[in-house]
Amino acid sequence: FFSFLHTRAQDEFNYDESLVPDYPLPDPFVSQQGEVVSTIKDWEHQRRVEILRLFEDNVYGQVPGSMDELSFNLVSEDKEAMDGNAHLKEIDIRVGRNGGSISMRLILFIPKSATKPAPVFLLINHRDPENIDPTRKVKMGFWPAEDIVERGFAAATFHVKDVSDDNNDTFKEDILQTLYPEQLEMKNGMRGLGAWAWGAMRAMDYFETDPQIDAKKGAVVGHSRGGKASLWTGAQDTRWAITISNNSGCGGAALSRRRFGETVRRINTNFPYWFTDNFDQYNDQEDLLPLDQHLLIASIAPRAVYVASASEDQWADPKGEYLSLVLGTRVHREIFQMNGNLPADLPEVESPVHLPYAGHHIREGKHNLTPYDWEQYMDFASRLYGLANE
Ligand code: GTR
Repeated sequence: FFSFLHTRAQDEFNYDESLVPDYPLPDPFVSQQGEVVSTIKDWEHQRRVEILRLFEDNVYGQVPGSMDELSFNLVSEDKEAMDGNAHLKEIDIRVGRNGGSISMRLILFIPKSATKPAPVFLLINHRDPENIDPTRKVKMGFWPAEDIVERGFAAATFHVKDVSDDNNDTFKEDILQTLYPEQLEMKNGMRGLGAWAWGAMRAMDYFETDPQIDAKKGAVVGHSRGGKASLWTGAQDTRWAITISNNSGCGGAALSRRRFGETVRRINTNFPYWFTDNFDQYNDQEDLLPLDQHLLIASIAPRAVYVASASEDQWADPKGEYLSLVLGTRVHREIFQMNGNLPADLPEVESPVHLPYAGHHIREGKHNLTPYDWEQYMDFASRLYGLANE
């Protein structure tokens, strides 16, 4: 009996749909005060603001914007990259505050075929830096930059270690200790995922200054932990036209209350440095959350949101990710009156659904970001932007 109790918290997880509990969800259209929200004005100025504050206080922590210095330094460029198909720029984004400063390296390939400013995909990379090799000696499916450029998009990326290392022992060393040390003292202070979102926002700061980039056509993409960060980015920062979550699972697109696959306790135990301290209160108490992840998706409205899963990635709960997309995009449909419906039931594997404001697919296979996923994201963006390359 005691060993059962012990393993329950540590190791048990559920993959059985019939054991998913009943879970009433917070209503996107009812404010914390119980007021009904039905207009764009009330959504934007009241309910969305309140929801973002709830995510800040309970899940991801604050994302401070204060800076004394923000500068962009082109450290290297190659106008004949990718066999002459791309213009490569490597930019150091330097941010200073209170006497300290940090630098984040942005890698950017711009298609040479572009006759006007190019739409851009930004990948938040948390994996091996080889995935984003600017020399292109190593080319990996995780960031198929040649394919992205070939379809007329700029391909941009940065590595999370420049802003906050993906490591419980060292995550404080970059922006947290150097720029925002006060955050470390707060129960709702910034931690790893918030820092990565902050990094994506600094990349957008740069795009807005580059005449070769159409910053109004920016898509932020992340896989898994990176997908949690990309949703947190797109929810707060309205400059992104498209927010893409690839297999983001628990703390990302998946509904926490389903407790399917990875749970709040599990993720807080294994990755305590990703979330703000207050998130621990919801270990085994998901029903006490004043939000669920559908509201994060709702905060992106009216901008487009794409959620993708993988058939063998049950740990990330593909069904919970999809339900969250369906429920969160009620705001697109019911507040912003956008056209088209998502199917009520989870779509079949490799049958992408692309609406003007939402996209979804389940790729066959394991937890990963692959060229198949990228193809779908590019199809979606091409259609949204009315590009000829679909
Ligand atoms: C898993 C973790 C997930 C997810 C993933 C990843 O082990 O449980 O929350 O973030 O790693 O980033 O690949």
